[in-house]
Amino acid sequence: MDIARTPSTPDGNIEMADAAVEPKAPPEIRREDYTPFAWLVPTTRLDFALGLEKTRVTATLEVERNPAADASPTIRLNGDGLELVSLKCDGGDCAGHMMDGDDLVVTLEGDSHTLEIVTELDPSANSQLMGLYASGGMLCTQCEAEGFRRITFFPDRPDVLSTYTVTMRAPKKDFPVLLSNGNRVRMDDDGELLTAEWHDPWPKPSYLFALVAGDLVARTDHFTTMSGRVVELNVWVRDGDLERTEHAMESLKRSMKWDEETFGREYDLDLFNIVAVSDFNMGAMENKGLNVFNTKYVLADPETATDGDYDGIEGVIGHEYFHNWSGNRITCRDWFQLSLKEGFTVLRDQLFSQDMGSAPVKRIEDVRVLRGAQFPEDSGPLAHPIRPDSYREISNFYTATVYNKGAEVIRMMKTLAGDEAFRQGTDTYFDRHDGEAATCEDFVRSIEDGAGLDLTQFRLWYSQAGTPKVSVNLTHHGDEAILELSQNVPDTPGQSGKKPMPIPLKIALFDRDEGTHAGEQLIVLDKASDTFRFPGFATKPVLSINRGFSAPVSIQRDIPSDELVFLAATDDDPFARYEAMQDLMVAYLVSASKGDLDEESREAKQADIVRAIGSVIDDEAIEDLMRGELMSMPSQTYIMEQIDEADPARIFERREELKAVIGRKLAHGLRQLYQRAEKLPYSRSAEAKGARKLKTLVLSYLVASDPQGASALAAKQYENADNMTDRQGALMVLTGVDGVERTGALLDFYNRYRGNPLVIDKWFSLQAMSMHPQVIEHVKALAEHEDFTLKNPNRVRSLYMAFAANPHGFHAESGEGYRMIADLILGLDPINAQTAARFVPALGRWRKMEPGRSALMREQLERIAAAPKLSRDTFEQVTRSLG
Ligand code: B3K
Ligand code: ZN
Repeated sequence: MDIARTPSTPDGNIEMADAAVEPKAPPEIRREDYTPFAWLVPTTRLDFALGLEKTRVTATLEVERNPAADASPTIRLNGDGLELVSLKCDGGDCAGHMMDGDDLVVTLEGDSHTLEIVTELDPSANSQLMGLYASGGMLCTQCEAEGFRRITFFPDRPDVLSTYTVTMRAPKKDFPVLLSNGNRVRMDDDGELLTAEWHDPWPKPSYLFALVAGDLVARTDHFTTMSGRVVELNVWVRDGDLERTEHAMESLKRSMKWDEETFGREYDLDLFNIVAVSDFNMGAMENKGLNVFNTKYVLADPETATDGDYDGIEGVIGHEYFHNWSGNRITCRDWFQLSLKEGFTVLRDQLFSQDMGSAPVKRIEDVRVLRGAQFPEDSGPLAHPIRPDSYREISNFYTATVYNKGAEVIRMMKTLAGDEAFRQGTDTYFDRHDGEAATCEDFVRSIEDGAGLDLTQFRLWYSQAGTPKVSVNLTHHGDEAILELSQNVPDTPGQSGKKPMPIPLKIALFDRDEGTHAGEQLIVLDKASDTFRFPGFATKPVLSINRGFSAPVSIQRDIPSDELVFLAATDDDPFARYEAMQDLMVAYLVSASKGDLDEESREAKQADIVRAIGSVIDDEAIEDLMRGELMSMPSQTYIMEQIDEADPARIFERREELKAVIGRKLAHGLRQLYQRAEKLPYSRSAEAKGARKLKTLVLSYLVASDPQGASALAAKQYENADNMTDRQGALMVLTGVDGVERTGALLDFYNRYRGNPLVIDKWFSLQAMSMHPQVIEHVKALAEHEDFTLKNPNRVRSLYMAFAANPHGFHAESGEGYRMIADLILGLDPINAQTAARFVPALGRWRKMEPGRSALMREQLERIAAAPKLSRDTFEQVTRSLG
């Protein structure tokens, strides 16, 4: 299907492309242009005659004029590459109809009508994986955001809610299982042909429609809701994968219970189905009653899934389940409101995972993701507010900003309100807007009313992009500690001269000698600058600020190393303790990479870091999972973000050197830690997970100082491993070192897991992430490997996302890494535009790099922009990135 098309406006009115825009530019859709749709669609009947190569869809829509909208003589039904087979109005000919680009516009005179639309599709040819597509012999759908229009002509916008009844007919031998949203109301089997009818009693927008047809088996279980209803739960997979679904099912049951206890939300159907598919553009999709998942977020056993995989599954299962209320029962009025469901649901899944495991470690992981993915977005050419003002292709706005910063913004509301009042706020939201397509403004007003807050100024967090910088200066006079704070919200594309935002900061002032503080306080910086005075301090205290990462800001302060060492050893807020360790290392690596330090101060600062890590190793009160966080080095990407005109090679050198110093100076303590960790048998307890995390972390330090010795230890860990965390960790260390152990382990890993695509993905990733000097040649060879294909997004990401995130390979001085990613984008764009466009931001960081690399990156962006035919997705990302 051709994805270049004439666009429609969000209000559904006909509007041709703006004449001022060059011909190939798709138009900009603007939030301020929203108008309600002129028609309601109370019921939708869909009849599918299913086949892999030919599927016929008959859609019967009851339509009525929307009394809340301006009357229109026509109804616009969105299509995308569809062929209209037939159209009937009230059983006969329509008064008139025309194609406007890909959309079907039908003239309707009266107040209510029945439209019958027949389309025909070839799911096997749908490589975009949007709409109805074939994956490994089964059929499945992905409709968010605008995939339903690739199935039938429909007002494909989230504010048109309809009640769906779906009939599926398919050959039984190929498709013995037929699923759709809601409840199954009928099943006929004539021996050859299977007919199933499904009815979903909850009105929903088209993006939540789903069907699955295939040869699948299920793990079945039950959950009894808080009002005593028994819900049947199924996790559907291919035969042979059933044994790897237990964790997914347990995660689902835990999610259902948690949402009842924490947000008072009960499930609302008698059936909940999850289906795992191996070709999927993202993690999973929250279709009503029929969640479709990437196999990566369903299948796990200790032999094939790491601890990170297990956590990911729990988080994503929770996320999609929580959408049943935050997304499905209350959906979005238009796609500009995406953070209404995504930001809130990410917060809900984060809180869930915090409650299921170690809360401080989860918080640290979430902040790491925010800083690693969202901060760069906010400081680059693709910066946008959590509620964007315009887009050309909405798929490009499923971003870390909308999701993760969106979650942080709602988390700040929770911090400001307190837990109880926040719950009153969310109750108000769910009660007030149940069954509606709502806006971010509706959410904020509900929290204001329910929690009793004034969020007038806080709303700026929805409209202003950019990570605020908060400058901190603490002084001491008489018996007073004086804290001067100021904020600056940087200019971003299309936005300058921003207003001060309310920034909630949790702080504590430590008595240096006692190592204690008189209690955490919440202060709110809501002006450009402000001064806070704290009496009762005979000497200058040590400031712990933004504890728990209470605000998604960047703290700028000159803090002496010894105060960071103090906080790293003493702070009772685990996040602040982690932060002090990170600050200590970041400060050193930034100045060392810029060449600002002479030999002597370099050594002195390295010694501070070694001492701080040494005390973390020795501190018996710390749990190992947390110890692993405290000992982790900041990523190279994060360090690069702190430097203008960054030179990745220099940062890499300094970082490796620091690792080697730590490995050498602390070799004894690290080896002891390893030996202790090694003794713990495999289990999924926090203690055993912590031990596994430490083993690989220790190896990564030791390998920097003693490649030979550490390789032998890693090879032993690889061979003796009885779980994927240990085996993958060891292989990761080995792939960075040239030697026989590397070749042997890689070969063994491939042969051992040959039939398991998710594990073979790891094999591709590990090599692409490697610090090996020949990583570029390795990635080129892997792209030619018989198991590599551009058709499977997991495989593409496993090789190229890993490579684009590998500063060592991607930023090779020759520019070869940039060329490889540009080649990939151009090759993938016609096959899977959504996935191709996701690679553009890596090249979009060109302004941050030193002049040589900056020019090479830009050159590749220009090469992509010059391609004769680009998808709307890639076109938008490339033009915005060029600025
Ligand atoms: N809502 C889906 C994301 C759909 C992305 C479409 N490009 C999954 C999620 O966030 O839960
Ligand atoms: Zn989501």
